[in-house]
Amino acid sequence: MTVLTRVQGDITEQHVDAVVNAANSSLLGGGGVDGAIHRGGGPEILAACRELRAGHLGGGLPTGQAVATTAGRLPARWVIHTVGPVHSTTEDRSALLASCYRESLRVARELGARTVALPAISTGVYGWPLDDAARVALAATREAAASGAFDELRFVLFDERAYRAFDPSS
Ligand code: AR6
Repeated sequence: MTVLTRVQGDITEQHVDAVVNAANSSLLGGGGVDGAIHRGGGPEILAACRELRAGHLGGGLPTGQAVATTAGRLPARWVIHTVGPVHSTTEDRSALLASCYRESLRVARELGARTVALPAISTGVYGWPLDDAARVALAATREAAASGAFDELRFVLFDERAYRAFDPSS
């Protein structure tokens, strides 16, 4: 049975099979989770991302999709990069946000990752309100958990406000 859990902390410190990165479509790094993952994992991750860009992802990774690379020096085997939607007040982009979780966990499952750490995608630079992001993230993750393919799906929330919003019992 898959356990849906949450911790308050830094996603780069999680001892799991795979860590999900809130990347941008360039895959070449940025701030927030993305910056922390590249800093912590070292240049191997960027090298793998550059290879993807030189190959089938020449145009970048589209929003809502996911792709895996090495985790470099992180205490994980893989980083699964996904691109969240920028929040909009005029357009409902929640299907794309749900797709980030679904696609990341589909890739995780293909790799055979049984424990996965997930950030609160799109709730930083991309501006998604925490409570709404949590609702979308938890629903999509619960669906993937029902497959029985995972031992633990762990939300890693940076601060207390995010931790409170991502309540798996809600
Ligand atoms: N561990 C866990 N959560 C974190 C960490 C960390 N080390 N650092 C930040 N957070 P963001 P986005 C939280 O901005 O909104 C990047 O520049 C943070 O408090 O990382 O999807 C990319 O390159 C927030 O709740 O991702 C893209 O350009 C959540 O993680 C863009 O930002 C997500 O914040 C993506 O924006």
